[in-house]
Amino acid sequence: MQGRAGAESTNRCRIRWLVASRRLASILLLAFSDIARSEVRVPVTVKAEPEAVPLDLTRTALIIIDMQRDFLEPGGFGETLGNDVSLLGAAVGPCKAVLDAARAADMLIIHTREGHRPDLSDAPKAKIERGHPSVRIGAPGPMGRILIRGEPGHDIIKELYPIPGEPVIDKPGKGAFYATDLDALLRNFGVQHLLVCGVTTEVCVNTTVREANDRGYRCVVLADCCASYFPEFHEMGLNMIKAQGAIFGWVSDSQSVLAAMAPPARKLAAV
Ligand code: TIU
Repeated sequence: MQGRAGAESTNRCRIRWLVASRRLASILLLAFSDIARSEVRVPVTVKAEPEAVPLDLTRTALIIIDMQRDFLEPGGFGETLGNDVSLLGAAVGPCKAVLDAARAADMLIIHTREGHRPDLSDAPKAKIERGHPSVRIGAPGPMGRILIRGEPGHDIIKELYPIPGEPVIDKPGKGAFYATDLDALLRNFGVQHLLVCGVTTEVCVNTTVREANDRGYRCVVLADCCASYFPEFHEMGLNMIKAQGAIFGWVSDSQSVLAAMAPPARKLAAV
């Protein structure tokens, strides 16, 4: 029969074994998570202009700028400015393909919306006083009050509608960093690179890319996922970004990004 001293010694042994095995398990866990991290942190190379750009996809977010009914559908802000809104439709398909791939890859996806509070208290007078009073920001239109938060026209088009968990940034300006918490959100998620889609190329996309570049983010703008009411401004807007050795960022397209995001196994299978 085991005495009391013997039982205590067995218990001590069991506790020591438990502590040692837990320590071993945590060492193995750390080692394997380091290996896993180092594997996914290998940057992919995205075909782009002015040259291919390396991206760490674990540090990359997709940002979709202002794909709202107010800009893409008749009767909204874009049309009141005298534009042919059908010109923006070409960006929707490519944008949706990249959005689906980013969702499948568990990438951080951020949507933005340009618009104002119903009392217009966040809208500068200089912004709202442009154009005829009947079509100004805040005036009633077929999709509700023009460019006002909560109105049908302010919402994102159904094809690219955010799903739960995807942050939506409401911005009063053209740039997505001005008067928003976008920078804090990106830094808290450890984001360093941005894939940028949306409308319009030379206005809100360009302003946002310039703001992001100054804050240290590497921006890759996807040409076919962006659009403008003025095709020549679209081209020139992209040229301005990629000129002078990517002065504001790189210009790529949906197919190049999808190819870079495809898992290596699929790439090998295709050989
Ligand atoms: N989102 C965005 O680009 N806002 C604009 O007002 N664009 C125009 O091109 N007007």
